[in-house]
Amino acid sequence: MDFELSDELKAVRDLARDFAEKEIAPKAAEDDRQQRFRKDLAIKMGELGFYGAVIPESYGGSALGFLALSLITEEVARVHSALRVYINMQVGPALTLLQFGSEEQKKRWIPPLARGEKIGCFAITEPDAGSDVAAMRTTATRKDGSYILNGTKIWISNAPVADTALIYAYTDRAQKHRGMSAFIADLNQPGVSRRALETMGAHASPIGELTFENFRLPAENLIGKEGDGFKICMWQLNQTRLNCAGGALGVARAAREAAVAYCNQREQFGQKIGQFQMNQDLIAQMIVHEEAARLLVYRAAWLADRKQPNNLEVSIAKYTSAEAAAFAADAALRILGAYGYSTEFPVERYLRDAKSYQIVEGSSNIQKIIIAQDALGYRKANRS
Ligand code: GRA
Repeated sequence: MDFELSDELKAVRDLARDFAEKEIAPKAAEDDRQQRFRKDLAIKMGELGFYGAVIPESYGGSALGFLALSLITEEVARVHSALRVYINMQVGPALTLLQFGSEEQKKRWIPPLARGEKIGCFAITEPDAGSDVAAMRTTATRKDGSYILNGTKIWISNAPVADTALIYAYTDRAQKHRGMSAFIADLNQPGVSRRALETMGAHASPIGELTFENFRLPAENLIGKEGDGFKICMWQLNQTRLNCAGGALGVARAAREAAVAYCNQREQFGQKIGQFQMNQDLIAQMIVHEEAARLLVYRAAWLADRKQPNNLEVSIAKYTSAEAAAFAADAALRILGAYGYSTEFPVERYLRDAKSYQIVEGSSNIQKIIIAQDALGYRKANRS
């Protein structure tokens, strides 16, 4: 066992930290306030090779691996969690095509996503299908060499701005899980309408609805075979969940750093507030949860780099990091008091952003179900 990062990984982490501190941080508060999509930074992260970290060179990436991507993700989210979502929206569809796509699909769709030339998204959730993915209603009906999509997706990150979407829909609803299929789509075509939605946090990450009305996709946009969609979706969620786990870790770290700095600076009752044991209790708990989350995220990424199954480890990491982030942001806000509650300091943003991690990519309750059902022998978590 080796807990030391290689020189290559340290260099990747330092590059991401430098980029986040110099290019994301200065405008983070304003981007959040103005709910601004930073397309320039989304493109820049592509140019710097952030998305390509898990993509082979033959498709425009650098194949540095999942640990590298987790380090990048943590550094970006530490400075502005909303911009972490940009990473997931490029990498999720690209990785799914890499795993299940035809050679033609890989060549056509992956490089522009990996380089940030096309803005990506993935569309799973629907008004009546959140945790219960199989309850989705969107249909894809085969007609004259095309698939015709009808239905509405909701809470889709990048929906208002995406060029390319990975979409899940039923080709045969009667077959439930086994009748779902996955598609890659150019969204800038007739039949797609978009509606932006507002959320409590992650304001610089545009989110919204995608409605498909007789949206025609060429048959070659089907990924894998008809009926493969649910398994593809579960596989994809395992990748994108790891990204969320890394993002939550970044938020936990940002909140802890803010709390420690404030404890060492603020004086009340004639001493630094770090001297108060109730604050020390919060700091100690923040560190314990954050360190546990970090080791779990790195382990899950390490397993991915060894091409070993890691669904269980990803769920454990995602649950731990999401809870660590929410705890740390809440604790930091308590420690900073009115300054924490004020919009002049980033801690209230950390709290709003942290809450998202208990919901997205399988809520904390869904992760607990996956973990417990694996332990009880009801449903094996590690599949491939
Ligand atoms: O028997 P079978 O051949 O039909 O297969 C079953 C099972 O073996 C079938 O699917 C298979 N299966 C899998 N295959 C491969 C199940 N899990 C896997 C897997 N991991 N790999 C049906 O299985 P089931 O267990 O009966 O399925 P279920 O109970 O309908 O659902 C399972 C579960 C609850 C885990 C699933 O629905 C789930 O993961 N729900 C959470 C949904 C979620 O994570 N949504 C995320 C939305 S996207 C998002 O949040 C974007 C965030 C953006 C950002 O911030 O970055």
